[in-house]
Amino acid sequence: MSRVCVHGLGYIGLPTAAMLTSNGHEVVGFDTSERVLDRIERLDLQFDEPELRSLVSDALDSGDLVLATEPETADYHLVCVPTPLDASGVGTQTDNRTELRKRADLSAVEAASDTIADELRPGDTVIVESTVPPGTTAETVRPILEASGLTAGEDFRLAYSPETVLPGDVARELRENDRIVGGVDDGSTRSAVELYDSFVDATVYTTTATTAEFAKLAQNTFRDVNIALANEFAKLARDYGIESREAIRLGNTHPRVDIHRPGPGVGGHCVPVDPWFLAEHSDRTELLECARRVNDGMVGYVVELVRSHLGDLDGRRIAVLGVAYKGNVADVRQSPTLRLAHELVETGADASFHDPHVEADSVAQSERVALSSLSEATANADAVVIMTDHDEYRNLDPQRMAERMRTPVMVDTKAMIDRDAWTDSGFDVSQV
Ligand code: SAJ
Repeated sequence: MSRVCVHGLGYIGLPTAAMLTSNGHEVVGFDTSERVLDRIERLDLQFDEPELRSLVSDALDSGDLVLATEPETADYHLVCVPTPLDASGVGTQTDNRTELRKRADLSAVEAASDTIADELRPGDTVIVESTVPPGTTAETVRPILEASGLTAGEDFRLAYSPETVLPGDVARELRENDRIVGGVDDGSTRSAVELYDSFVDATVYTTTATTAEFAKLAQNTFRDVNIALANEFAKLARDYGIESREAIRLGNTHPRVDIHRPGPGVGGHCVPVDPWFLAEHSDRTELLECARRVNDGMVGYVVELVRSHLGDLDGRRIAVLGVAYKGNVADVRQSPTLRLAHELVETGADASFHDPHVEADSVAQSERVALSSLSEATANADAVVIMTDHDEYRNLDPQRMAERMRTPVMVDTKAMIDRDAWTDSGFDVSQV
């Protein structure tokens, strides 16, 4: 059993720290934010998933997970800090247009590497888990660590291993998902595999650090491109006057076809971000950039659907159901609903918002999203737009909804409702 210092106690760092603790390791959870540490101590978790809460609570109670405001020496250092998109971007020439491509902001990874360099001892292993553009571990992290005077592959070990857990099911996926581990040399790979073998109940694949970084980004880019294809199908189906979901369901009866689900676009901190990371050091990005455009454009398509029922939206009351980026989570990062809120303001519509999972203070003032109850949001509404597939929206009662609304229009971007039942209750229905 080893001593592990986890750098960054966010969405991945904290569950990983707790998982390591429950598998017998002695863990130091280090975060630069005292507020983050304070919330964890009070078990006020920003992502509340049932198994995760008990895992973290047990780890803290056992005394083997210690929260720290200063990093400590350890056999393993895990880098789990955030890598947001750098908003400034860089201009690129595509189809005679200059577009803004987005880049990874690696400042937190660099700062964590600097901190580790101060603590690094011969024989230690550093593993980067933060999502990063290909080449980052070998080209950016390595020289920062080697400023310690120690050499990677000789004096200390250095590897990359991506997290692949699905928000909503983090604890189980940490244990059961296959893992990819890539070291800067074989010894680094072996040392990292040893740590993951202690809690991963699945295959641990080995490769180089840069290939591991690439594979992770390829997974989320695959999803983004496939969702874009499904969204394109949805728009095409409407032009042919047929239901996209029915066409996709039938398309998927083929053994080698797996079309994704259309919707209002792609949110979260991974799928809409990772294609940009993958593209960062290459110009071969035609398809990736196109998929990003298609998915980001879905919010405009949703507005178009509402307009197809109501015409000019100036002064119309639109009830938007679902602010979280996907069903049954409270996370609003990059949520299509936040973009919809901005687009609706442009149309002059009066939008109200409901979400049974999202807390009011997690939506910034600038997002133009004030949450209200379902009945307040839909009272006198001219249209209801379902943006998120929360279970709570599956059994909405069309009759009661119609009684509250001014005009019975339903735009269902997630195919949550029974179209016939709502039509029978007098609704004009559009589904994406
Ligand atoms: N979505 C669709 N249609 C679909 C599937 C998803 O529109 O058919 C939308 C969702 O509504 C959501 C977005 O895509 O807005 C992303 O949701 P998601 O469930 O696909 O993925 P995330 O962002 O919650 O988590 C992804 C996962 N990656 C893959 O499935 C390849 C997860 O396993 C990763 O660990 C995570 O990114 C991450 O951290 O990278």
